[in-house]
Amino acid sequence: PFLENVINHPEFRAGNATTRMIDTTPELFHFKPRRDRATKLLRYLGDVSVNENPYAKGFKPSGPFPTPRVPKAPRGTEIQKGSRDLLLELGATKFSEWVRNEKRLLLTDTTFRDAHQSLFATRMRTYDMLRVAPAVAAMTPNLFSMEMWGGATFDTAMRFLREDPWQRLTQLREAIPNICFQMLFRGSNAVGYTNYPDNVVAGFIKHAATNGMDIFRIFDSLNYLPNLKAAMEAVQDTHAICEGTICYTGDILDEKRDKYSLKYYVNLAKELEQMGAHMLCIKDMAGLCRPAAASKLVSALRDEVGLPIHFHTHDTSGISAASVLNGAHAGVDIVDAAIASMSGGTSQPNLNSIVAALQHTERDTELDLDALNRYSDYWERVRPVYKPFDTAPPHGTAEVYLHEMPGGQFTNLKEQAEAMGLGRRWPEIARTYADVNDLFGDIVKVTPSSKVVGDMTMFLVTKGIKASEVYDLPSNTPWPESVIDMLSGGLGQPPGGFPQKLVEHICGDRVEIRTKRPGEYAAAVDFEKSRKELEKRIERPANDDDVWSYLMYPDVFVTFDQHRQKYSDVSVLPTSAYFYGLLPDEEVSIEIEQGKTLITRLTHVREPDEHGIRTVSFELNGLERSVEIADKA
Ligand code: 3PY
Ligand code: ZN
Repeated sequence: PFLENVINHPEFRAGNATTRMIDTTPELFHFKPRRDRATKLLRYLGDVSVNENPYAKGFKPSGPFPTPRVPKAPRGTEIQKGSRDLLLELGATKFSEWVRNEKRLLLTDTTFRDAHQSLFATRMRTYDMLRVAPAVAAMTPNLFSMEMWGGATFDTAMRFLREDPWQRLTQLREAIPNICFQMLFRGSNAVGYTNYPDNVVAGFIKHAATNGMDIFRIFDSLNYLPNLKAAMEAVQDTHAICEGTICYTGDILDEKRDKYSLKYYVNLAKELEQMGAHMLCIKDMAGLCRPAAASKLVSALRDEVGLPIHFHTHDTSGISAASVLNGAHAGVDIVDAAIASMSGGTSQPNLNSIVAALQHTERDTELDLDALNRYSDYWERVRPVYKPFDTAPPHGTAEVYLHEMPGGQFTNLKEQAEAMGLGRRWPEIARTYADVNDLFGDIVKVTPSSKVVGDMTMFLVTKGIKASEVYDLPSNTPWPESVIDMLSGGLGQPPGGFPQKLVEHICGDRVEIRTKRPGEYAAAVDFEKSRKELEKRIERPANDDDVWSYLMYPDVFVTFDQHRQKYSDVSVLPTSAYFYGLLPDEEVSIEIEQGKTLITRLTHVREPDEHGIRTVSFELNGLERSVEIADKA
């Protein structure tokens, strides 16, 4: 590397080099790290094969996983224009008018985001998406959109998958140029769990749109609309669609539960229209919108607002398809659904079956059922590789109407309970969750407010205290931080505010109570300062993607980047190899870039030497290679 630096130096090339150049040109000693990706990946594979991936929960496959057959469009199929082409041609406003006038029921495929977030803790890797992506672009160009980003994926990609979320967006965009991409955006909480300054929220939206995002579904976890403003306004400066969102909770059919009534939702919708939404989303994150409620709500919204309506629900109850079909009859414009083998339970209803149910009716979706069934076969074969995370209940449950937990939280909280040895007390946990909701004044529960209810629930259950006994505890009890933050106004205000008595009891005089929009308390971020701070931490120049990831999740990003520097980009590994390493004699093909493939076979793992070091041998494109791995056992 030193010689390379000398030869490439401008002074040397200009023929001005003298012997003093070495002393006077310190940059000759700045060596670029060698981009030896093969060695780094072998180190990773060796390490996971010996020490396990800390995030694979100790799961050991009994043999290699079946190889899924990747659906392919017939040779010569040209990629037809789709919704994205139309959006770019018409612009957001005219595009939305087109949606509203369309006779077909339009469909959003959530397989790449909410389905796996709700079924297996958001662990789906870009690798598995990219393999099927070209088929989706070619065989179902008439999907309305693909939800493939946002929500918990941003955090999880870096934290557990060691992937760059921006790279996922760019790679999928290249593979699917024709269908609108959609993301879930948590208003002033962006893709995180806390409030971010307005300029961070707005800048993130613009960076995502530049990188290919087309539809921003923007919600607030308490339906506190001032929290949506910065994000909604930022979308107006891009080509993209601003989907203003109503989070649905309660039951509009139950006249006794009148806090979240039809009127409440219609008013919210009108406000969102005023705030500049191009489309409206009914976000039924827990799957509580019963079939008759869907008819009533969609009809009312179609009558009272001029925007297209997008219905999002979860199948936790097992009957959400009835709500979707009722919505379709009442004139809903778009619905969310997941590919058959990734649907049901805490995920979305079954896209394939909805398409079949509507064939030869007025709302025929005109999607190719055969193609959708081929995607389903693919995902059915892929899904077992995620087995340790795939813990969603295998059947529908009416318990959801009691606890009202969002699909994405249900499996997580159950896991958490299991890990704390409280698995058998699940019914009590579900009941307590409902009681905590009442204690908080009956709030909307969705990330991050749902997490606060979950935190309080686990706090009470582990202490053996009932929600009704909270007032018997002293004010200075060490309540979960998230509870103190939310009750003191850190997330904004629910309709009617939080119960005053509870706020006083829990917050006491230890925190300031804030009633204004949380964004007003947050100072704007200086991006160049953040970039410098980041560059110091990662010891290399940072690009814009890096800075945005860092602003969302500072420590998670830095840890991820250290992993990336040490092992290179591990998203190129097949999923079984990423999570479980290689079994003896197992061979995988790793495409590190187009046309550059590493055929890698694990040949031998030696016994540890006296320092606990094992030599792991591979055959790499036919050549022997080995790496030394410290056995942590
Ligand atoms: C998220 O915020 O991640 C959600 O999926 C909420 O439903
Ligand atoms: Zn959802």
